[in-house]
Amino acid sequence: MACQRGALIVLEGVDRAGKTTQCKMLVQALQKSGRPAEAMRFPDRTTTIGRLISAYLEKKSELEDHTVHLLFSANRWELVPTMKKKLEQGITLVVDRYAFSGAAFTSAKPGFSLEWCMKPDVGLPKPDLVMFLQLSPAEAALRGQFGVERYETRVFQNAVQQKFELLMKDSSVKWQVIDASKSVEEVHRDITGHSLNAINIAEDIPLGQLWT
Ligand code: ADP
Ligand code: 2DT
Repeated sequence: MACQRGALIVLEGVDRAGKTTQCKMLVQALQKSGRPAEAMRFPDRTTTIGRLISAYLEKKSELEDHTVHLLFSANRWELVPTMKKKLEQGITLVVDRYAFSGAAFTSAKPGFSLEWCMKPDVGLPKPDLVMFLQLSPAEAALRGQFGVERYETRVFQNAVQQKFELLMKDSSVKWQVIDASKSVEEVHRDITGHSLNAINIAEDIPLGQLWT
Protein backbone atom coordinates (compact mmCIF):
# COMPACT_ATOMS: atom_id res chain seq x y z
CA MET A 1 0.00 0.00 0.00
CA ALA A 2 1.25 3.50 -0.81
CA CYS A 3 2.28 5.50 2.26
CA GLN A 4 0.06 8.32 3.47
CA ARG A 5 1.08 11.68 2.06
CA GLY A 6 2.65 14.47 4.06
CA ALA A 7 0.90 17.78 4.65
CA LEU A 8 1.74 21.08 3.00
CA ILE A 9 1.84 23.65 5.79
CA VAL A 10 2.54 27.34 5.11
CA LEU A 11 3.43 30.15 7.47
CA GLU A 12 2.68 33.69 6.33
CA GLY A 13 2.76 37.05 8.05
CA VAL A 14 4.40 40.44 7.97
CA ASP A 15 8.07 41.15 8.62
CA ARG A 16 9.31 40.00 12.08
CA ALA A 17 6.09 38.14 12.91
CA GLY A 18 8.22 35.10 13.77
CA LYS A 19 7.79 32.94 10.64
CA THR A 20 11.40 31.79 10.40
CA THR A 21 11.64 31.06 14.12
CA GLN A 22 8.40 29.08 14.13
CA CYS A 23 9.10 27.13 10.92
CA LYS A 24 12.34 25.83 12.43
CA MET A 25 10.71 24.93 15.73
CA LEU A 26 7.81 23.16 14.03
CA VAL A 27 10.05 21.04 11.80
CA GLN A 28 12.17 20.06 14.82
CA ALA A 29 9.10 19.19 16.91
CA LEU A 30 7.56 17.10 14.14
CA GLN A 31 10.81 15.23 13.53
CA LYS A 32 11.25 14.62 17.26
CA SER A 33 7.78 13.06 17.42
CA GLY A 34 8.68 10.69 14.58
CA ARG A 35 6.88 12.52 11.77
CA PRO A 36 9.05 13.15 8.71
CA ALA A 37 9.17 16.90 8.06
CA GLU A 38 11.29 19.34 6.10
CA ALA A 39 11.53 23.11 5.91
CA MET A 40 11.29 25.14 2.72
CA ARG A 41 11.17 28.87 2.10
CA PHE A 42 10.15 31.15 -0.73
CA PRO A 43 11.82 32.81 -2.39
CA ASP A 44 14.28 29.92 -2.60
CA ARG A 45 17.33 32.04 -3.32
CA THR A 46 19.57 29.08 -4.24
CA THR A 47 18.25 28.45 -7.76
CA THR A 48 19.13 30.44 -10.89
CA ILE A 49 15.76 32.24 -10.71
CA GLY A 50 16.16 32.64 -6.94
CA ARG A 51 19.51 34.41 -7.42
CA LEU A 52 17.86 36.96 -9.72
CA ILE A 53 15.18 37.55 -7.08
CA SER A 54 17.76 37.81 -4.30
CA ALA A 55 19.78 40.46 -6.16
CA TYR A 56 16.53 42.42 -6.69
CA LEU A 57 15.58 42.20 -3.00
CA GLU A 58 19.08 43.26 -1.98
CA LYS A 59 18.71 46.25 -4.34
CA LYS A 60 21.74 45.09 -6.34
CA SER A 61 19.60 44.98 -9.49
CA GLU A 62 16.43 46.54 -10.86
CA LEU A 63 13.62 44.46 -12.40
CA GLU A 64 10.34 45.63 -13.88
CA ASP A 65 7.49 44.96 -11.38
CA HIS A 66 5.50 42.46 -13.50
CA THR A 67 8.70 40.65 -14.38
CA VAL A 68 9.82 40.15 -10.80
CA HIS A 69 6.31 39.03 -9.83
CA LEU A 70 6.46 36.30 -12.48
CA LEU A 71 9.95 35.31 -11.33
CA PHE A 72 8.69 34.82 -7.75
CA SER A 73 5.94 32.58 -9.16
CA ALA A 74 8.36 30.71 -11.43
CA ASN A 75 10.54 30.12 -8.37
CA ARG A 76 7.62 28.27 -6.78
CA TRP A 77 6.72 26.33 -9.94
CA GLU A 78 10.30 25.14 -10.41
CA LEU A 79 10.13 23.53 -6.96
CA VAL A 80 6.73 21.83 -7.53
CA PRO A 81 8.11 18.46 -8.75
CA THR A 82 10.35 18.25 -5.66
CA MET A 83 7.51 19.28 -3.36
CA LYS A 84 5.10 16.71 -4.81
CA LYS A 85 7.69 13.95 -4.57
CA LYS A 86 8.39 14.68 -0.92
CA LEU A 87 4.69 14.94 -0.02
CA GLU A 88 4.04 11.60 -1.75
CA GLN A 89 6.87 10.08 0.29
CA GLY A 90 4.99 11.08 3.44
CA ILE A 91 7.17 14.08 4.27
CA THR A 92 5.35 17.10 5.71
CA LEU A 93 6.63 20.37 4.23
CA VAL A 94 6.72 23.45 6.44
CA VAL A 95 7.00 26.43 4.12
CA ASP A 96 8.08 29.97 5.08
CA ARG A 97 6.02 32.21 2.69
CA TYR A 98 4.20 31.00 -0.45
CA ALA A 99 1.90 32.37 -3.15
CA PHE A 100 0.05 34.50 -0.57
CA SER A 101 3.17 36.64 -0.04
CA GLY A 102 3.50 36.77 -3.81
CA ALA A 103 -0.01 38.20 -4.27
CA ALA A 104 0.08 40.44 -1.18
CA PHE A 105 3.45 42.08 -1.90
CA THR A 106 2.97 42.80 -5.61
CA SER A 107 -0.64 43.94 -5.22
CA ALA A 108 0.57 46.43 -2.59
CA LYS A 109 2.41 48.20 -5.44
CA PRO A 110 0.50 50.87 -7.38
CA GLY A 111 -1.36 49.63 -10.47
CA PHE A 112 -1.60 45.93 -9.55
CA SER A 113 -4.89 44.15 -8.88
CA LEU A 114 -4.99 41.26 -6.45
CA GLU A 115 -6.71 39.21 -9.14
CA TRP A 116 -3.87 39.66 -11.64
CA CYS A 117 -1.29 38.92 -8.97
CA MET A 118 -2.92 35.60 -8.04
CA LYS A 119 -3.13 34.27 -11.61
CA PRO A 120 0.41 32.87 -12.14
CA ASP A 121 0.10 30.77 -8.97
CA VAL A 122 -3.28 29.21 -9.83
CA GLY A 123 -2.87 25.43 -9.74
CA LEU A 124 0.14 25.25 -7.42
CA PRO A 125 -0.03 22.54 -4.76
CA LYS A 126 -2.66 23.79 -2.33
CA PRO A 127 -1.56 24.09 1.29
CA ASP A 128 -3.48 21.93 3.75
CA LEU A 129 -3.11 24.78 6.24
CA VAL A 130 -1.94 28.39 6.03
CA MET A 131 -1.15 29.98 9.37
CA PHE A 132 -1.07 33.76 9.35
CA LEU A 133 1.11 35.10 12.15
CA GLN A 134 -0.71 38.26 13.19
CA LEU A 135 1.39 41.02 14.74
CA SER A 136 0.68 44.75 14.95
CA PRO A 137 3.22 47.19 13.48
CA ALA A 138 3.87 48.53 17.01
CA GLU A 139 4.72 45.05 18.33
CA ALA A 140 6.85 44.28 15.27
CA ALA A 141 8.79 47.49 15.94
CA LEU A 142 9.71 46.17 19.41
CA ARG A 143 11.43 43.21 17.72
CA GLY A 144 13.98 45.44 16.01
CA GLN A 145 14.47 47.78 13.12
CA PHE A 146 13.44 47.08 9.56
CA GLY A 147 16.19 45.48 7.50
CA VAL A 148 17.75 47.05 4.45
CA GLU A 149 16.06 44.91 1.78
CA ARG A 150 13.42 46.13 -0.63
CA TYR A 151 9.87 46.29 0.84
CA GLU A 152 11.15 46.69 4.41
CA THR A 153 9.37 49.94 5.25
CA ARG A 154 6.46 50.65 7.54
CA VAL A 155 4.24 52.14 4.79
CA PHE A 156 4.73 49.20 2.43
CA GLN A 157 4.29 46.58 5.18
CA ASN A 158 0.98 48.20 6.20
CA ALA A 159 -0.22 47.98 2.59
CA VAL A 160 0.87 44.31 2.46
CA GLN A 161 -1.04 43.56 5.68
CA GLN A 162 -4.23 44.92 4.09
CA LYS A 163 -3.74 42.68 1.06
CA PHE A 164 -3.24 39.64 3.31
CA GLU A 165 -6.55 40.51 4.99
CA LEU A 166 -8.29 40.41 1.60
CA LEU A 167 -6.66 37.06 0.76
CA MET A 168 -7.80 35.61 4.10
CA LYS A 169 -11.44 36.19 3.13
CA ASP A 170 -11.07 33.39 0.54
CA SER A 171 -12.66 30.33 2.13
CA SER A 172 -11.23 27.95 -0.51
CA VAL A 173 -7.98 28.16 1.49
CA LYS A 174 -7.73 26.82 5.05
CA TRP A 175 -6.51 29.88 6.94
CA GLN A 176 -5.69 29.98 10.63
CA VAL A 177 -4.81 33.30 12.26
CA ILE A 178 -2.19 32.91 14.98
CA ASP A 179 -1.63 35.53 17.67
CA ALA A 180 2.08 36.11 17.10
CA SER A 181 2.41 38.57 19.99
CA LYS A 182 2.56 35.70 22.50
CA SER A 183 5.87 34.21 23.68
CA VAL A 184 7.87 32.06 21.24
CA GLU A 185 6.88 28.93 23.20
CA GLU A 186 3.18 29.79 23.31
CA VAL A 187 3.07 30.53 19.59
CA HIS A 188 4.89 27.25 18.99
CA ARG A 189 2.28 25.35 20.99
CA ASP A 190 -0.57 26.92 18.98
CA ILE A 191 1.14 26.22 15.67
CA THR A 192 1.98 22.64 16.58
CA GLY A 193 -1.62 21.91 17.58
CA HIS A 194 -3.05 23.19 14.31
CA SER A 195 -0.33 21.43 12.30
CA LEU A 196 -0.92 18.01 13.88
CA ASN A 197 -4.59 18.36 13.06
CA ALA A 198 -3.80 19.28 9.44
CA ILE A 199 -1.34 16.38 9.11
CA ASN A 200 -4.00 13.89 10.28
CA ILE A 201 -6.58 15.26 7.84
CA ALA A 202 -4.16 15.42 4.90
CA GLU A 203 -3.30 11.71 5.23
CA ASP A 204 -6.70 10.74 3.86
CA ILE A 205 -7.31 13.34 1.14
CA PRO A 206 -5.50 14.09 -2.13
CA LEU A 207 -3.37 17.18 -2.52
CA GLY A 208 -5.46 20.07 -3.90
CA GLN A 209 -4.76 22.79 -6.45
CA LEU A 210 -4.49 26.38 -5.24
CA TRP A 211 -7.12 28.95 -6.29
CA THR A 212 -8.88 26.64 -8.79
P1 ADP B 1 10.09 36.66 10.36
O1 ADP B 1 10.72 35.43 9.73
O2 ADP B 1 8.60 36.59 10.37
O3 ADP B 1 10.59 37.94 9.78
P2 ADP B 1 11.72 35.97 12.67
O4 ADP B 1 11.41 34.58 13.05
O5 ADP B 1 13.00 36.19 11.89
O6 ADP B 1 10.51 36.66 11.90
O7 ADP B 1 11.74 36.84 13.99
C1 ADP B 1 12.04 38.24 13.98
C2 ADP B 1 12.67 38.64 15.32
O8 ADP B 1 11.71 38.54 16.35
C3 ADP B 1 13.84 37.74 15.74
O9 ADP B 1 14.78 38.52 16.42
C4 ADP B 1 13.18 36.74 16.68
O10 ADP B 1 14.09 36.23 17.63
C5 ADP B 1 12.12 37.58 17.34
N1 ADP B 1 10.91 36.82 17.72
C6 ADP B 1 10.33 35.81 17.01
N2 ADP B 1 9.21 35.37 17.64
C7 ADP B 1 9.07 36.13 18.76
C8 ADP B 1 8.10 36.16 19.83
N3 ADP B 1 7.05 35.33 19.85
N4 ADP B 1 8.28 37.07 20.81
C9 ADP B 1 9.33 37.92 20.77
N5 ADP B 1 10.28 37.95 19.81
C10 ADP B 1 10.15 37.06 18.80
P1 2DT C 1 12.42 36.88 3.21
O1 2DT C 1 13.36 36.02 2.41
O2 2DT C 1 13.09 37.60 4.35
O3 2DT C 1 11.16 36.16 3.61
O4 2DT C 1 11.98 38.08 2.24
N1 2DT C 1 8.10 38.25 -1.56
C1 2DT C 1 8.13 36.94 -1.23
C2 2DT C 1 7.45 38.71 -2.71
O5 2DT C 1 7.45 39.90 -3.01
N2 2DT C 1 6.84 37.79 -3.51
C3 2DT C 1 6.84 36.45 -3.22
O6 2DT C 1 6.28 35.65 -3.99
C4 2DT C 1 7.52 36.01 -2.02
C5 2DT C 1 7.53 34.55 -1.68
C6 2DT C 1 8.44 39.18 0.74
C7 2DT C 1 11.48 37.89 1.00
C8 2DT C 1 10.80 39.15 0.52
O7 2DT C 1 10.19 38.89 -0.75
C9 2DT C 1 8.81 39.20 -0.71
C10 2DT C 1 9.69 39.61 1.44
